[in-house]
Amino acid sequence: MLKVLENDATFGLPERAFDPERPPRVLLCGVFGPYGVDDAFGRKENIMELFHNQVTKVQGVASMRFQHRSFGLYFIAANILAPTTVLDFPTRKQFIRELSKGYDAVGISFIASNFAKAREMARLVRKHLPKARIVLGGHGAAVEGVEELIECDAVARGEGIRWMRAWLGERVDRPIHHPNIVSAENKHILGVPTPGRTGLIVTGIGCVNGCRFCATSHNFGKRYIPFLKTGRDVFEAACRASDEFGCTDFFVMDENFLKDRKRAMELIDEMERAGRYFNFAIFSSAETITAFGMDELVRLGVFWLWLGVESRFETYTKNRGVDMRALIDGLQSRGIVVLASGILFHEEHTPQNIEEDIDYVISLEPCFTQFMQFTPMPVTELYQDLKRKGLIDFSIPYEEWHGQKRLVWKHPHFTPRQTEEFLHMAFQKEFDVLGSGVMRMTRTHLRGLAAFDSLPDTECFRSRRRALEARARELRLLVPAMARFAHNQTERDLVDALAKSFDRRFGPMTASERALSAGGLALAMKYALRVKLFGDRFQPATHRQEYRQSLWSEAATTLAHWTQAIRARAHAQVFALPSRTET
Ligand code: B12
Ligand code: SF4
Repeated sequence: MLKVLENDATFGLPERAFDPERPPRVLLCGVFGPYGVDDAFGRKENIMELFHNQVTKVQGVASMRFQHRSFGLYFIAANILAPTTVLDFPTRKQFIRELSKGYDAVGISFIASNFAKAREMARLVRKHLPKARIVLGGHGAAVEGVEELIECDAVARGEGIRWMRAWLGERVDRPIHHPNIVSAENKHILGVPTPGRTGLIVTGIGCVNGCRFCATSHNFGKRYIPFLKTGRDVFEAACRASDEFGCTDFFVMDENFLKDRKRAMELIDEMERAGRYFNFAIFSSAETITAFGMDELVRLGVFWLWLGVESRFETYTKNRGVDMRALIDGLQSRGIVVLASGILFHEEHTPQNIEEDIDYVISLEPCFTQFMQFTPMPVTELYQDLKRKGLIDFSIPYEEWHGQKRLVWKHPHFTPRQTEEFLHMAFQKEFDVLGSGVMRMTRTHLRGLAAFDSLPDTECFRSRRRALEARARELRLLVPAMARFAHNQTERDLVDALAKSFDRRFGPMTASERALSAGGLALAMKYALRVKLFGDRFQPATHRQEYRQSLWSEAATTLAHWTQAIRARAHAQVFALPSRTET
């Protein structure tokens, strides 16, 4: 029986399910691997990588490769007092072995396309740990009737930290602690490992815009639930992660980071006051970027931005009145890499007009493009609408609800096979016309340096310029590998032009740069051979992490946060000198 409490919980909070005298032992799991292979539980399209899954997947050796953990698990574990183990990317066998250690509660985090894996895991829990309670969470919890389809004792819909606290019988309204987490692992471009670490910041989940197809907005009731409420909170979380990992770059997991303009402006102030400059990769919608201002984005340290262009055939409120071409060009002229996301198979699309939309997205010349099928994910308005019209093909198993092969609903103008063919054509055309994403990203960073000539000569902008130059110089080392693996004449010409632009700006490569570059080329060739012989799948390593928190350790964490805040402020006073560089 769900009881709605007065707080941020989107779908209500559960009653306490455990004895207050005996804190339960909790296991929190992501679904088991292998991932991205055709087997009884998954499909080859469900690759556990962002770019190789849905952005650069046809770009062969040039595809950007990196993996992300199942972040939600770590956020929950870091915010509950019950002794908890996180098991991320286990094999089925490892999961069974973990169960043998004995737990009172097992939480399974999954998305719709991992439905069969979650169901199998729940079956295994019942078999090996019959007394344990099972809770299902994550976007998969939105699957209609999931409580009947998968063995479980509870389903956590929406935000999970407060939900879990309530279920375990802990105080729900304690502040949320942002754990230090690395954003991406096993990062490599053209087979060359990318140096340095990138931190993860989750400023909040959900989005108020409520675009009708959007799972992340609807999953949280079209609301935004902040984890870090002020610019100072964000800055301090970045400082903590930077102190631990030595990183200055952060991936901000927030569907629309700039929507809270005040918080972003405060973050700029904090960085400028402290003379400690971090760089951010963000997601934001066109209307918020426009309102925020281009030069402010540079000040904020944004170097990469995911933008929903969607389609010319359906104008979402967020894109209304926005000149996309000018917006993307304005961002990229300032060195900011844009990933434009386009949606294929809107109701208005036909085999005759869909190429117009594909060409439109390509003509914007973003550094990267995601093409995603218009997929009615459970809980969205689109799902309700297509279901009402009887158009969703429920005979298609959830493993195939990923938007990267065939449409899961009956489109009036396309056969399922055509949806597969047009999607592939879109990715291929984008690659053929614009060349590899890594080449475009390199060109954009280099191009952005010129923008600083007209920006004020402040310490902040000087720091941003140095960071951009370092990025461009680093990527320059890969230009010979880009040339070697250019897949058509257009790309060969573009790489050649890029090499010449570098020579013009920085002069010829030094001997050590040439040596590093030759090393990069050798690694790229080795990687190409690996892909040819063994295929391009990489499985993420299994991670197991134990959390033993008590009210004391939570108090200690809060104290550490305060100390950090005081240090950051002291640092601001001592080090806010014009020559300081952090980037
Ligand atoms: C990182 C990410 C990935 C990573 C995967 C990381 C991983 N280890 O699983 C990569 C890039 C590999 C990936 C791939 C895919 N992804 Co993805 N991904 C995301 C992304 C961008 C962020 C998720 C995240 O970490 N958020 C931050 C954390 C803190 O929030 P959270 O996960 O929502 O967790 C909170 C609650 O959901 C809840 N919760 C979560 N788990 C649990 C568990 C329990 C027990 C409880 C109580 C609560 C709970 O509590 C948390 C705190 O409040 C989301 C979009 C988004 N912005 O959320 C899409 C998203 C989750 N992905 C999605 C999809 C469809 C995919 C793909 C199929 C590809 C595709 N077509 O997009 C593949 C499948 C790969 C695979 N084999 O599983 C969809 C899921 C839709 C759905 N309804 O199921 C999303 C929502 C994107 C979208 N808008 O459509 N993805
Ligand atoms: S703006 Fe983006 S995140 Fe927000 S609802 Fe629309 S698609 Fe979803």
